[in-house]
Amino acid sequence: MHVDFAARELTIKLVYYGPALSGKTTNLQALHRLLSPDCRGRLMTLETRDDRTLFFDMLPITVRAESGVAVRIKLFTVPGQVIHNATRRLVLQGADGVVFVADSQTDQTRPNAEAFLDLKENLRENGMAIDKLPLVIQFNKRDLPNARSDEEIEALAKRGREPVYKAVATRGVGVVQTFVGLMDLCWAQLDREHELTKKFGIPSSLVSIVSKRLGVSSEARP
Ligand SMILES: Nc1nc2c(ncn2[C@@H]2O[C@H](COP(=O)(O)OP(=O)(O)OP(=O)(O)O)[C@@H](O)[C@H]2O)c(=O)[nH]1
Ligand SMILES: [Mg+2]
Repeated sequence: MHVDFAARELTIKLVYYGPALSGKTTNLQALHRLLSPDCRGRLMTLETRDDRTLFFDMLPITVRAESGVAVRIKLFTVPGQVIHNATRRLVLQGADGVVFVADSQTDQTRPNAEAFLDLKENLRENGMAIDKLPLVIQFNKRDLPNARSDEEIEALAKRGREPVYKAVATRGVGVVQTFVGLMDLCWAQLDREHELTKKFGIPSSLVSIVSKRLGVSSEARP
């Protein structure tokens, strides 16, 4: 997080991480479509012809609180293909929170697990503590016939401590919930560390501001 007290502005960095083709770029595209134009900036993507992210995508969002403080949220995606590990590590630097986008298809269990280990490894390499980092998990591609069952996802969710969201990113389903869920965790963590509520006069839950200001369209509701 970057705080500019003079400009009364804070910037939060969130990263969408996960195996190749799990739908990280699609999450940002859906958010860009669903959020009201006055709070979202331009979506920057850099892809090869076959949809694979080459470096990263970035979507800036700005929410202005009643106190006049501007909260800038920068959403990044990493490239999921195994060969781009150095880029993933770089993009992860300074992240305030991570969405792990898993692919729900049963044949993707292994790539999901490998990408999760890769996340842990890169956090460690960057000197970031995984047990302190706000993290949510999204099971995407719930629409596909070979997706793991809801019961299976719920059982997985019970075993871990991270909140789990289900999504169909191509249709915008679950995308805003995932984002707001991560913001909730992030804000609680940053407020604990930096007493932001006290210093900036922002309500203790940024999520209430975010959901009020984002003008989320009904497409996002489950
Ligand atoms: N059926 C279905 N397809 C999806 C869904 N989300 C994404 N896709 C498709 O999956 C493919 C890959 O999506 P991307 O968003 O580019 O995946 P990515 O995670 O950014 O991939 P990398 O950049 O290579 O890491 C695209 O063809 C998407 O349209 C979903 O919920 N359901
Ligand atoms: Mg991508």
